[in-house]
Amino acid sequence: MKLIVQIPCLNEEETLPATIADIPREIEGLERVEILIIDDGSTDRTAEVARECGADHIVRFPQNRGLGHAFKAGFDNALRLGADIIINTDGDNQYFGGDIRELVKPILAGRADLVIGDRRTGDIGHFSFLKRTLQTFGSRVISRLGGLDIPDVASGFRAYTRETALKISMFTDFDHTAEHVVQAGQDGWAVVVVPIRTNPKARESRLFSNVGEFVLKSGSISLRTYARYKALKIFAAFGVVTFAVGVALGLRFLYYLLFAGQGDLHIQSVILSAVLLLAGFQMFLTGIVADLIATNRMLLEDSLTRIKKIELAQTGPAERNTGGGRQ
Ligand SMILES: Nc1nc2c(ncn2[C@@H]2O[C@H](COP(=O)(O)OP(=O)(O)O)[C@@H](O)[C@H]2O)c(=O)[nH]1
Ligand SMILES: [Mg+2]
Repeated sequence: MKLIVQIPCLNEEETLPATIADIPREIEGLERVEILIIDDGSTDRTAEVARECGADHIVRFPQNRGLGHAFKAGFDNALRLGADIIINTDGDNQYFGGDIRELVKPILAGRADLVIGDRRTGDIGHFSFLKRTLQTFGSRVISRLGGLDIPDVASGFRAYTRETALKISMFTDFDHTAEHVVQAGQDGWAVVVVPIRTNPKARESRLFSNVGEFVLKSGSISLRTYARYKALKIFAAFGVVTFAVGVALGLRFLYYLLFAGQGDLHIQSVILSAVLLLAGFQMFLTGIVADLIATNRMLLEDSLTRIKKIELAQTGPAERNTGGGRQ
């Protein structure tokens, strides 16, 4: 079994040495542990530092493309390099590397497709009260969209099996953590949460400048992911409510017309009622179309997974150690 620890990096020359030094290179149950750095157009010495510190593979983008792209490139390369397990961690040495041992255990025991490291955000001293509360509350809401209960959805310290990495599809070029949790729940992957430790804070987050931005972006990514699976449910719900208001207004008009003889005083209600009935019906139809598109997406995803498998089987695992060169 081979584990590849991937680290997407944007200007991490200062913290990368400690991050790499913390990663255990021998883990019970695994033959190899390798480190893959994805340098996303860093303008500092990230790639050189990674090479000096003994990273096994380095992928470099000539310019910054965003964490989502880096993550995806990491998965593609790790799969090509024959990874059986892929762990993602941050280049800012945020997560305690030794806990990689804990992340792989549920996978080695055959109990998990995805293992999420729980930072126990409620207890992290340098998180503000607002951030702690929102992290806890947000995690509950977002994971419920996948029918799961994950205490730390935003944790970037995770282990994926090879099969999961092959199946995953990513549309966000930003933060993938919430997207994968919703997807995991909807697709029925076995998700296991293990408590992990964090190191003292090295710097501010590069992904989010404030808590509000974090909530907005993660919320929107989660809802969009949920909509990929449950479009009919969402549109039908809006459609039924709109249609029901239209029916109620129509009945109200009929009441005035038939029992009070005031039909001509309520023409506006009839117009509004007709608009709402039409809009509600249209929403329902849109839901059906979206549902058909979602079915196609599922078929496409399945084909893509199979194509990736065929591709990887043809090329075979690339054992090539670039020694830190560009792949
Ligand atoms: N590839 C890539 N990685 C990024 C980018 N921004 C941040 N990162 C990396 O993503 C990881 C998480 O970023 P970080 O600032 O620690 O975010 P936080 O942990 O959510 O506070 C780190 O390893 C960063 O180097 C980016 O634009 N592209
Ligand atoms: Mg971090």
